[in-house]
Amino acid sequence: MKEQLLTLKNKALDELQKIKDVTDIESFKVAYLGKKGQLTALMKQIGKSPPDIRPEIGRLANTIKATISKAIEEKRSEIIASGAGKKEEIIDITLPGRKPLRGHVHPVNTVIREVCSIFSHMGFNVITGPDVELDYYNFEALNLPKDHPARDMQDTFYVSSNVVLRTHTSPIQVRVMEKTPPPVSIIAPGSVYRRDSDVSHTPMFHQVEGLLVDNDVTFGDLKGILTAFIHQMFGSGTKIRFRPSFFPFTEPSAEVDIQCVMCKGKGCRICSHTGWLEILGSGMVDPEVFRSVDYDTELYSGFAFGMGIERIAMLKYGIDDIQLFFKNDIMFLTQF
Ligand code: 2NM
Repeated sequence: MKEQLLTLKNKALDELQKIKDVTDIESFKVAYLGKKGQLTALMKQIGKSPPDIRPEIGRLANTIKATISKAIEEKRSEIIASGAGKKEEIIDITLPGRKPLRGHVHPVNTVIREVCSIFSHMGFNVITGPDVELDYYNFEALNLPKDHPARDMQDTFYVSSNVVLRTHTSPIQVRVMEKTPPPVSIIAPGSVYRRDSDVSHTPMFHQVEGLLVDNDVTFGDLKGILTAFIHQMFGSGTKIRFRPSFFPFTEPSAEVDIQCVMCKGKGCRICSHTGWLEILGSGMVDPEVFRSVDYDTELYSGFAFGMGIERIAMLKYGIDDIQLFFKNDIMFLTQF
């Protein structure tokens, strides 16, 4: 039995050395170690050998099996490494290459760029600021003191008692006014944060706000600039209406509607059958805000406005679910 095992081992190792092709290794493996292989057949006989030498033969058989297995794997690596033994590989050099996937601008950023570009051409400077803000710049300086009821209107993420995630981009404008005397005309894009999450609200979204301060700025200037913006953004035939509203930082205040882009004013699901879509808030900067930044309210006046970018992108591209902007679904994003 012992002789037979050693003879088989030598025969197997000799045969293995002569192999030059990976596919031949597979058949070799089956021939010796497979269910009906030669070594397997011998191992089945071990039970018939005398009990006193049976353990020794068993150990020998297992060692031989391990030796052959190891030699097979070494041979396989050797053949693969040498590059030999492959069935002839044909590379078709006439096939076109694979195109690398190209990234592109997110629809929210496309709209931010478009809004900023329109105002840049009217002489506004694009300014950014920190997402994490002092309570002072986000609320206090904007005529929203600690006990003001309007603070509850915006559910705020607090970082600490006097630090918040900005709920609008107005604090950027306060920072600019604080260190720049008038005239000032700026546009402030960025992410804003509110504790709000349902089908039509996300806890982070984007805003663009604008501010213009100079001598003798009037509500007529506000109407003129916003009308010019809307006509460039939505088309020169777009009908506009200014509706009285309230914001703590402007007085008087107005919300601006455009005629529904879907039904052209006839009334549909998108405009809740009113024929109008609200697209921005605006107003004449409240003198209280100017006092916070040390602007002389006798000499200067100004207007400000703000808009939610996702809302505008939804109207522009006909998207009915705001959540789609934040899912990073390639199927959605590659459409723009
Ligand atoms: C809006 C609506 C109305 C606004 C006011 C200011 C500042 F800093 F000048 F006081 N910035 N933005 C403003 C005014 C924003 O968003 C709906």
